[in-house]
Amino acid sequence: MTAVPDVKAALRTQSIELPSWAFGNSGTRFKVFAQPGVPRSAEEKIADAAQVHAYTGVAPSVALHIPWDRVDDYAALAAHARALGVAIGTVNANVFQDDDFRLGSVANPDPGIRRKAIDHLLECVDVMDAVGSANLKLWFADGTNYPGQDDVRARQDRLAEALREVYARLGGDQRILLEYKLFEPAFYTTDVPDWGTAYAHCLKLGDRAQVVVDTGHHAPGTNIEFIVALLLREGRLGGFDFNSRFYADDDLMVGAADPFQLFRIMHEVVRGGGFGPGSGVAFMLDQCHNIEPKIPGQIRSVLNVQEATAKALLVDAAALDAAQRGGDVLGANAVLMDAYATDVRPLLAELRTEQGLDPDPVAAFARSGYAERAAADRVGGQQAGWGA
Ligand code: LRH
Ligand code: MN
Ligand code: MN
Repeated sequence: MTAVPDVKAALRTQSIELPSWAFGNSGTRFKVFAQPGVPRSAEEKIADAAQVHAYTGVAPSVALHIPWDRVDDYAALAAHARALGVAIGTVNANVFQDDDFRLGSVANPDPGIRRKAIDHLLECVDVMDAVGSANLKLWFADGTNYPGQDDVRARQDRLAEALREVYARLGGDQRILLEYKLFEPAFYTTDVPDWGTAYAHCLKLGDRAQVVVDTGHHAPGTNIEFIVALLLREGRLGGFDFNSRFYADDDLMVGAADPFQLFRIMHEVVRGGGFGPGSGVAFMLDQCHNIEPKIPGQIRSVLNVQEATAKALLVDAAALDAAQRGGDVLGANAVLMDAYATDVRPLLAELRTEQGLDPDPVAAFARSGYAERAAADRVGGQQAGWGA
């Protein structure tokens, strides 16, 4: 196995980005459950995210979703984040909650509505400039519900044209992260349904357009780690929206449904050079805590990613390579399984202690009294966005 000091050193460089929307009230289309103490503003969402970083030490940035986090002064919002010890990260565009987007946003047959959608994306780049963000994450709910409803090929042309305009507006250190999703809300065709479609659009745009793998956005049984390996090899893995799922886009806590899958993904990330400073892969969470408390839910999720990463870093790369080259099927598999079976919790507790953190972030947050104070101080918490 890889030496523990080397694993610890690598883990110190890890950063996991939190979604602002994980802290607001959320639910399904059947019911949004309000929780006590949830944030009433973008500022309070950032304050909650800062708590997760304070106790884990590996979540130094928070993603915005516009217009859910729209404010008058974005530079002030970024300063507020900095004062709390975190930074604003990815800016997520939202072209899926306006009546005008019933038949789509950038792929809508109506040029006026396409203009409106593109203008929103350009507004998001303005926000990026103001907060100092390098990542514009684009997910389109666009698609059709019925065969014949629209010209599937023309929709690709419209999408490409919109992406071109937005890409041209980016600053030199900014990039587009294009996210795909198999289906939902469109049920027949989706305009960016898979990594191949996202990759094809990114290739046409240029180097600063990369694919985002949301782990909940595939058909059941899809080998996500293969997609990760391939995109990394092509230099087009922009990042992850981590969450876990049992059925479709469940947005449950990452590593809850299938921790082994998360390990396999992180193994391909490490193997492909996607981990560590300068790798360019953004590790983001995209989750909803519908029934569990939100800050502890985010802490748990961050710890799950950290544990999977530690196990992936423990894989004995030399032994694996030797077994693979020697055609030793069982030996190679055993190298991976040994790393996966390692209980890394003591190692991570030790790392936190070395970093001046409490070895048990969940317990430390619970003891802090922050949740009780928020419940007393905050009345009328905000909905995360869905059904708002
Ligand atoms: C779409 C998605 C996308 C959105 C987020 C709220 O299902 O994964 O990333 O921005 O959910
Ligand atoms: Mn997502
Ligand atoms: Mn999703």
